[in-house]
Order: sequence, then structure tokens, then C-alpha cells
Amino acid sequence: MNKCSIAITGAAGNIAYSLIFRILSGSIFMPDTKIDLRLLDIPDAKKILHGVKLEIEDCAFNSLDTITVTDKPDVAFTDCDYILLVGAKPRSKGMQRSDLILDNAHIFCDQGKIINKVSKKSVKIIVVGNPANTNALIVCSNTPDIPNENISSLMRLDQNRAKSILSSKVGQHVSCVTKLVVWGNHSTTQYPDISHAQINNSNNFLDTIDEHWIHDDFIPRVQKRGAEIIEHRGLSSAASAASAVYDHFNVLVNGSDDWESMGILTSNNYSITSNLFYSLPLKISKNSFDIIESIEVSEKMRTYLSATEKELIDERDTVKEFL
Ligand code: NAX
Repeated sequence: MNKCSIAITGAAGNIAYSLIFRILSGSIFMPDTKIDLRLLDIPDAKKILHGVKLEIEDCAFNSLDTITVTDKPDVAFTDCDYILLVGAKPRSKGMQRSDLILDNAHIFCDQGKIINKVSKKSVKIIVVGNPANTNALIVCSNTPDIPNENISSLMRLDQNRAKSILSSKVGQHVSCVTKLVVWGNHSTTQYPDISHAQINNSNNFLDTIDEHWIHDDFIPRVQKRGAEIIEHRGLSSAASAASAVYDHFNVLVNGSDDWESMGILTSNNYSITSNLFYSLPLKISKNSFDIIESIEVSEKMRTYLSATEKELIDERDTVKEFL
């Protein structure tokens, strides 16, 4: 029997309520792998977390070995193989974005320090809690003993949204859409990049799509999809976010034939400022990734890349005391 320890923070929250069950019933790991699951939330969420535990037990998952619910990060993170940092404070009424960034910076700084002390040095960390890219930078800065490439931030929700919207436009199944990546920040400045996308392994479809649709419809729709969901549901995306975290996690463990988007630490790639968590196009094989370096950047595309880069630099300035 193989064992795998997975910690999920924000485990009493909305995303976790879908995510935990996807992971335990899914196929990321070999059938003989048993999961040692640690669920972390704040003390105020203790009762809810206990209810989540009871529901997990009621599923009688074959994949589950042990389950620990706790409000102590060191208990959750000790000797972990994977950590999914979902927990974060939501934006409350009248709160400025910069206040939210600072509030959450404390959480990710403290958790990073604890992870560095108690987790395996090979631990893989996926940052979901917003602002995900900048929180990933904070975690990375506070985990000096963990390789930078073990930390990534979630952009897969944006990538999935972009693929789905394009597939509807061209009238093809979403699985036919490949090489569609999203650059930059998980925010309204992100750049969903259709320029190298393929439908059924061909980019001929681009001849049938007009530029106005790309710039005035497709890109803003993907950028603002989160707000569109809130407008209809009255709640933020949780099931689709959980599904995207599952996809991201799966690709990290098992690799992917397609191009993928994840926030990773930049090192002057595509002339983007170093030391940001910026989503780049990646080829991911089991347990490692390579940046796809061959994409030609047009003037128009550079404008998009720079806008989202500037936002990430501003966020980094806001949290500089945590880096
Ligand atoms: P919820 O507010 O439902 O749940 C958040 C949970 O985190 C709560 O149970 C809360 O008690 C817990 N929490 C707060 N501080 C904590 C701490 N210090 N340690 C452990 N747990 C803590 O939010 P939910 O809808 O689950 O979203 C979670 C985060 O994901 C939010 O920051 C949200 O903005 C972010 N998202 C990121 C996405 C991405 O693509 N990167 C997409 C979906 C989502 O918007």
C-alpha cells in the first residue's frame, strides 16, 4: 500500500466542500494509494469541519486511510506530500482590495513558515486562496527549504473557462480545444491567449473568428467570468473552482499532453519581471514542468502581458514586508 498525505486549508469552506470529495473519489493516484487527509480551518469553523468529517466518513471511500481535522497548521502540515492552500479571508463589505491582500498575506506568511519547518522538503503546494498568485509568492518567500518549482498557483479555472467559451463559439466539444493558455494574474487583468489554440489539432478556426470577438467579447468574458457567476448564483464559483483544483492537482501528479497554465515563479521569461507568480504556458510531465518558450509575442499581446504584470508588481509592493 502506498500512502500519501494531503492537507487542505479552508476545509470548512465552499470550495473544499466539493474538492475533498472529488479528490477522494477521483483517480489522481493509483488505486492502491491510501490518503492520509488533514483538514485545517480556523477555530470558529470547528463545528462545521466536524460535520464535513462525518460526511466524508459516510462516503466510505476506499481511498481514505486516515482523516485529521484541526485548527493547528503544524498538525495539518507535518510530513505532508501535498498541501492545497484554499483557506483565506473573504472580502467583506466596504473592504479595499489592498486591505484584503494584507489580511491574507499574514495567513500565507505564517503558514509558509510552518510548512517550511514541518512538511517534507519535497512537498508540492497549490495556492488557491486569493490573491492566489501573490499569496503563492508569499509562501515561496517563506519556504526557503522547499524548491520554488514545488509551488504553483491556480489558473486552471481560468483556462477551463476560456476553453469552454471558445468551444461554444466554434461549436466543437471542449475536449477538441488544446493549447489555449492563460497568462498573468488570476484577476480581471489575466490574458486568455487564443493565438496558438487549436481545435482538433488545427488552428484553421482562427480564420473564421474576427478580432473584435476575441478582444471585445472572449477576453473580457473570461476575465470577468467570476463576477458573472456571482451575479447569477449570488455566491462565488465553488464547484467549478474545486474541479479546476482537481485538474491542476491531477496534472501535477500525472502530467498532461496539452499546454497548461499555472502561476509559477518568473525568472525573466518572456521579458516579464522576475520574482512574480505569473501564469505562463507550460508542458507538464510527471513531477516536473517546462516553460514553453517559443511563443511569439505580438505588440498587442505585449500590452496584455504588461498590464497583468503591472498588477502583480503592485500587489507585490503591497505585501513587501512579508517577502
Ligand atoms: P469560503 O469563504 O467559503 O471558505 C474559506 C475558508 O477558509 C473558510 O472556512 C475560512 O474559515 C477558512 N480560513 C480562513 N482563514 C483561514 C486560516 N488562516 N487557516 C485555515 N482556514 C482559514 O471561500 P471559498 O469559496 O472556499 O474560496 C476560498 C478561496 O479561494 C478564496 O480566497 C477565493 O477567493 C479563492 N478562489 C480562488 C480561485 C482561483 O482560481 N485561484 C477561484 C475560486 C476562488 O474564488
